[in-house]
Amino acid sequence: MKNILESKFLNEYCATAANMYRLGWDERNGGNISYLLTEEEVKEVLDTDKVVRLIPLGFDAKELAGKYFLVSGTGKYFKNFVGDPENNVGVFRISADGQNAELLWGYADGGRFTSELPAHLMSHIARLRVDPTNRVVMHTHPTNLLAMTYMFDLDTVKFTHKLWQMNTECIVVFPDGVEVLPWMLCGTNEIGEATAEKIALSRTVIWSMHGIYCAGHDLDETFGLVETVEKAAQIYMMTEACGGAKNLISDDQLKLLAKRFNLTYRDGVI
Ligand code: 2HA
Ligand code: ZN
Repeated sequence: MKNILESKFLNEYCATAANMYRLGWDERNGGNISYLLTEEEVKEVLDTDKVVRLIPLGFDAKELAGKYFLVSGTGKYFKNFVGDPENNVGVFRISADGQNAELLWGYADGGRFTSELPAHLMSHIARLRVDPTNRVVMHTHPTNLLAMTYMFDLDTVKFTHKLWQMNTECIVVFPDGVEVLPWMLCGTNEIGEATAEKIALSRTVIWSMHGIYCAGHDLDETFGLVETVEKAAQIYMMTEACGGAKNLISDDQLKLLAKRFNLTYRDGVI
């Protein structure tokens, strides 16, 4: 059996977390990532009959029964994943009854998955229903996006429109727009349910005054989605700080982009 520390999925996961930390999005224990693994990937590096520990989920995840996930640990710092993955992240399978995580590897210091697991798993369920190839849910605290939620209307259509105007590539990268949730108490099943409901409509959900949830097919693509939204928010904040934008990408120009890239874009924005 291959050593899990040499597996592509674990190394890519830790490298992604390191990148996010480097960009200043994941202060202290901020942020969490869940990565749906294939059974083949897991069997290459772990004995799937050896359950180390059962950890109750606290909600019903039956729709994901038998699926494997790599998930960051609660209270763990993104900056430490590369040097010490075994104490900071874990690989588990959802039990047949959907009530427990069957830990196969990781959380070695007795830890457990992120407190945001309800939002992650409920989001996986919601995305898999609309896109069976979805594998990643990423939560992080991008600085400029957070700042923008203090400055701008917390409205899905207005927020999407403003971000699309802030960089030519935006409508191409997230034609489904962004969904905006009001401030809610994090770590609860309620915010999980609200996030899942929104992430079914758009791969990007903004948690006002807290951060972002993005879903995607792989780590790079999901990271790239966060990065693109954050960059647009940065340009918004920079131009606001300089007295407001003098020039804007018009709705007609956005429509030209949509035509050029053959986009199916969110209704009601332009
Ligand atoms: O895990 O980001 O939302 C730390 C957080 C909670
Ligand atoms: Zn958070």
